[in-house]
Amino acid sequence: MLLSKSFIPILKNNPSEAKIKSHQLMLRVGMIKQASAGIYSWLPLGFKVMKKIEKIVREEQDKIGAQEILMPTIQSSEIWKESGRYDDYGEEMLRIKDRQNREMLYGPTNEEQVTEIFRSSLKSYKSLPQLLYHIQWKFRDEIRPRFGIMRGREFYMKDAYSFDITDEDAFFSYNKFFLSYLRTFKRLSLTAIPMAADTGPIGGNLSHEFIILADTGESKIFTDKRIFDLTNDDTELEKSSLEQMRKRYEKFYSVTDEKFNKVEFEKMVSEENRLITKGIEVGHIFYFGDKYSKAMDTAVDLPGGKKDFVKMGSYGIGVSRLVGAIIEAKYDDENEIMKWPLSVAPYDIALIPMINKNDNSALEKANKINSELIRNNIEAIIDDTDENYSSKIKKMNLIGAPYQIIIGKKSDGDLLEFKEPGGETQNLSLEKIIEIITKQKASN
Ligand code: 5CA
Repeated sequence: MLLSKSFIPILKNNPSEAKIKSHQLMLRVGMIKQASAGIYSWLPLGFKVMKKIEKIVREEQDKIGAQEILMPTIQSSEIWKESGRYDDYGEEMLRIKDRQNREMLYGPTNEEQVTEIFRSSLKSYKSLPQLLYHIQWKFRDEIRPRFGIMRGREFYMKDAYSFDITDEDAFFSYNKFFLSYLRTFKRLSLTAIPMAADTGPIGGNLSHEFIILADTGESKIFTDKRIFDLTNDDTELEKSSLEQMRKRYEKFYSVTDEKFNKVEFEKMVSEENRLITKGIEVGHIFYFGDKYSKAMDTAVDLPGGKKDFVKMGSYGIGVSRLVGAIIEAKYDDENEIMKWPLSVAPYDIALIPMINKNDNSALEKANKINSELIRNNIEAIIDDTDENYSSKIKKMNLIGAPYQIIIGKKSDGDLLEFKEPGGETQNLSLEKIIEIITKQKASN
């Protein structure tokens, strides 16, 4: 893609309305455009990143055997009256009336909708477990939408739902999502720590928030530093292996402030391992048993002929919030350098030819390199403007492709000036560069 033809409206300076670095960068490089409070349009650069995040989220859901569906954004109030949440949800729910005067709403979450789908389709324990998910826009009329897409009113969420007959089976489903979340965030190059959390309006008594550390986060956390060293590469998608994995995490005190207990914290965590800080909640999982199935009369036949209400959990990932969360984790705002993880980068590499009025050879060379990159499935953005070196670098450092090739007078031979944003220049052949990027891509 040529920069001159791209829709990347870059601002010279940081927009004054943005208070945190992800919001600043997203407005600065035109990833999003505010439509109204807490509601945004996604422009090409932002949309590309979000779609890549979505793809990883989807792949990791599929890997644990969850099946993708797509439920509507607009729901009928009837099912919410059945569950009892129509009144409980309060002002956060956007309520709409259609032309027949029927009460509708823009879904803030989908427990009721998915329960209604399940109960009208499946009747026997033989169909269980079921893990269903969708990736869809949600609306919550947040009292204080802020920090751009971090706390929006309209936001993009992956929400999954599990259906089982016994608590034991339901915990197995819960643990599958627990593992899939750890894997998902790792592929996004984030360290997200599961923390025991409150369940709020979703309900139930078992819940974990997945939190990444960030000073600008809205969640206060109390944790044992050693939890960051845990790995789960050997965990298998099998009951006991998953149980052991969750136990390894739960051994360490790690909670959000609603669950904080000072006495317990000080008893369980030695002084040098205590960490009290802030973070961003990127995912949240819940087990709530038969809360919805009972209220909505959703039962299946059991082996002996009896019936029982299904046991359910729900599992959310903030797909749009993750765009901001990755920026919070990776953006060096002091030096104005963004480096996207290759797995979600809007472009794999930036080609920066130094062009002057009567010499187009650097641009021609960039185009040739680009053809070779395309053949190798590597996506480049080419700065074909005639700006000077430092302003080109500045722009590309903000756009944040994880690699750069500078094509100047010096690059006559086969070796190219290759670097990471803000990093040291290396002289490498195009072949070698392609090898580095391809290897890195394959490892994700
Ligand atoms: N039904 C459950 C699980 S699917 C649920 O809705 N959980 S939630 O309320 O915790 O939301 C799931 C995730 O969506 C959160 O972890 C967060 O990452 C994201 N999220 C929630 N509210 C917002 C918001 N206002 N703006 C952006 N992302 C949000």
